[in-house]
Amino acid sequence: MPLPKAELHLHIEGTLEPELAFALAARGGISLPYADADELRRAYSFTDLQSFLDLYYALMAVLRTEDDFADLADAYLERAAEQGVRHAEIFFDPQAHTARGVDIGTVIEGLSRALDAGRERHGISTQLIMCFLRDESAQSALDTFEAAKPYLSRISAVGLDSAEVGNPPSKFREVYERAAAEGLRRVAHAGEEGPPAYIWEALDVLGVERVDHGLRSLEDPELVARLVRDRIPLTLCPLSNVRLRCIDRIEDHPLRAMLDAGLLATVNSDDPAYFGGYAGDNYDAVRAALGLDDETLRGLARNSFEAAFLDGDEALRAR
Ligand code: ES4
Ligand code: ZN
Repeated sequence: MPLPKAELHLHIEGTLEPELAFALAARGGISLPYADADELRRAYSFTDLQSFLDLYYALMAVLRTEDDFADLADAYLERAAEQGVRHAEIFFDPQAHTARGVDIGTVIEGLSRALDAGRERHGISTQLIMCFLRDESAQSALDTFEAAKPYLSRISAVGLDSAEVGNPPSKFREVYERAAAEGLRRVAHAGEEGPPAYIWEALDVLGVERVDHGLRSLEDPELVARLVRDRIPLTLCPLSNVRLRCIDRIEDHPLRAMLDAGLLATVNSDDPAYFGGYAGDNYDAVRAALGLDDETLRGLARNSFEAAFLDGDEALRAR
């Protein structure tokens, strides 16, 4: 039995396995510039975040209908259940779809249908986190937030993702203020490729209560002190960090040093179809590479429930 855990850093579009991409393409009459799923999988080789994002956005062409989004989410939940995931807080990128002419309602209704069924079918509770693409304009984020207004009851938080360097959190101050005013929780990717200053901005300008990645936190001792003091969780994604060359080898991952520093670190999968593993695979990878013992692994799972946006009763039920 895999350790029960919460998945807190998971892009639903990043769960698109090559086989499903081809199946959805066939159903939608879309042609992909790859001979077959094997050839596509061989293209999953990246030099940095941008090289991944280019393929990630291109493949989204196969996601057009409510059924496509529902099938994507259902396939994810099936894999997640096998890996001990009991609760998942799932990112989606509405602008990557609306830019292609797909209505935001199609995205949210399709995902929600599968996620609602997932509680029954797979025993997994879920929430949706709507992310803004930080390499798009602040106005585009505001427009997206307004378009999502009819669906806010289905969304628990807002997030910020895509190309980090050159797109600091402060660019999105206004849309985060609006989200907070609507009672949404706030997270943001920060310190994946970008500097610790971006993590400070996510905290102080956007008011995030959880930092996605935060990989570079240890570079700034004052930042570490702040994160420890306020028990701000970090949603780390070890296999992602290696595949996107944020670190050279998994043995170099700062997870153990972060735990030793008192940080509330969690282990997650990011874009598992692209980076070679789902949540449990990421736990296995750091256990093997960093020599973590069972108590440390259990501590990471405990951290995942503490860092989740669950109230006390929900957290007990999820575990
Ligand atoms: C992402 Cl790994 C990563 N970083 C930033 N934005 C993303 N969107 C999907 N995966
Ligand atoms: Zn991410």
